[in-house]
Amino acid sequence: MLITETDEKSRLQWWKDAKFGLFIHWGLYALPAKGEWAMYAARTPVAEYEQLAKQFNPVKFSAKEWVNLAKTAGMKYLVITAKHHDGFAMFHSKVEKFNIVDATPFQRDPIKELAEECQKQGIKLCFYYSHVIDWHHPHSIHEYYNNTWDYQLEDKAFYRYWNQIAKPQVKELLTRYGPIGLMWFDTAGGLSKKDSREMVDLVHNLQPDCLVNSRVSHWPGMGDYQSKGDNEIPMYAEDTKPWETPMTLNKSWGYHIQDQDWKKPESIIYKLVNIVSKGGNLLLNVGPTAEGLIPEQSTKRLLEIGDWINRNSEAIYETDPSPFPYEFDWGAITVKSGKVYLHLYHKYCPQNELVLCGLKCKVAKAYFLANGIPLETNQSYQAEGDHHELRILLPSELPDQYVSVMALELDEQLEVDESFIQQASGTIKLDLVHADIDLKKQQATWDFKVVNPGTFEVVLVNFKKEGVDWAEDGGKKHVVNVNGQRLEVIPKEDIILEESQSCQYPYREVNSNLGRIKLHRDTFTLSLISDTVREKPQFTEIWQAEAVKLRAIKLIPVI
Ligand code: FHN
Repeated sequence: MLITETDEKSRLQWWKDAKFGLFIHWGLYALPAKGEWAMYAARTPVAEYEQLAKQFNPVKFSAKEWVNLAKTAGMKYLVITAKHHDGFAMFHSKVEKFNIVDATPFQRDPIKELAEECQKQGIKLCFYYSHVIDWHHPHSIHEYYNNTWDYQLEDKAFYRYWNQIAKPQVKELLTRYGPIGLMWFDTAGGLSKKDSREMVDLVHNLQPDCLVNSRVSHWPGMGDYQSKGDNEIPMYAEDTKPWETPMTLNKSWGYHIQDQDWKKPESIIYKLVNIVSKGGNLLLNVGPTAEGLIPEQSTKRLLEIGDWINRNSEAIYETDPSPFPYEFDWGAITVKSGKVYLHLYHKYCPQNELVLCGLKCKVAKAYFLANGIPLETNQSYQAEGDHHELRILLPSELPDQYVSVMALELDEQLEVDESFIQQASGTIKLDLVHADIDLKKQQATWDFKVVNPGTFEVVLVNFKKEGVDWAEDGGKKHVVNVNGQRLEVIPKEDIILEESQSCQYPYREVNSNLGRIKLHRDTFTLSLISDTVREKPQFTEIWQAEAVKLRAIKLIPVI
């Protein structure tokens, strides 16, 4: 089927407007309760794993309650694991008996029940399908993660799996459950370009409007939108394609009884806002129990988020990303025609006054969505340095919980200074994604403007993966050159942030002080040479394998 560019835009529109979806990892693995990789981790033989099906009887499952929870949380679509890597179909498959209707005492088809409820409650139903990894089937072959304890790799005939299971089951999913919003494929390592294309075409031929995520293939450019790595939040405008971050509420996808490391509701709201402000979607995961219940800790968080979204929905759904090329210290921005929304993170927001630099158009009115009370504003322009400032007086108490959203109604067309300028705190943030990269020299270069001169601490921002040895992967020589000043440093882990706007498990944000520089009022070029300088990622690195990811340079004024 040929999909034109115009078709593509309108096919994607519902999803781009939706911003927020529910991911559900549910399967037999809820019984051992150690996450969805339990079978692989314990090298459980197929015959033994199949016994789990006989005990799987999730009688407390209620499609109505799950869909209602998603809806109350403000989610517009739901992606459920129709089959995960363990090969167990959570729907009534006719091509494989290892499925929830034929192999369990439950005998119900939860996918059918969810399809009916989603229709009723107006949520788009979508499927996760592990199309390459299948530890149950003797012939599935992945680049790395195969069941080699029951089967010999050399005996595997991939197309027997592909033609008898993967394609027929995808066909079942797309022909039996009504219109499907999207197919969320995963872990395509080793799948050829031709087979990837075949899977994309199969979906589009059966349901032309059904979207396909980029994880259908490791070959770049496939799929309708970009799935980021697990829990990965890109920097501003890193992706040219529409994108989505799949995110956990604790550290696990499938139900894991020992993982009680739950993210705070405020952190989840910060992440949601941050993602939407950069033009992405958040797909937030729950891992229901073997009884069919969504864990209480997850439900509690979803309800809190829903409550917040309810008050601030106009600043989330159907919005456009921030026009500024950097993150703000105090929160994030989304926009809509004639309006700019400032999402103030209570934890980081200044007191008394918020100053936004670089907004060129006139603001007619400012108020918080939570109470609508007009706020006093003052806009100014300094010709020297071509600097625009909007000052907004803040009430002594912010009106919402965790994040208060301020609407700015514009008198004119939205126009901003898109260069790297100083934020009100005096900080200048240079994101790697916006640098000019010279890979041969391992050099990143930025131009930026200084309006308030002085001495600046040059701070390197990296995301470091859990368990990584800094000395080995981050602590190599870095050279910074700016306005005739040179810093040559082996960075240290000076600050490891507890909470970061874009960084989360399995990474931590590390800030390293590289030294001080002096800058007068002018425009400058800064270059950084480091072996961690990379090009923009070309396609998703789903495992987020890099030990240390260089993200930005910050110039922080020394008071
Ligand atoms: O291996 C899977 C994992 O179990 C989980 O489903 C996540 C969700 O994005 N995807 C894979 C790893 O990236």
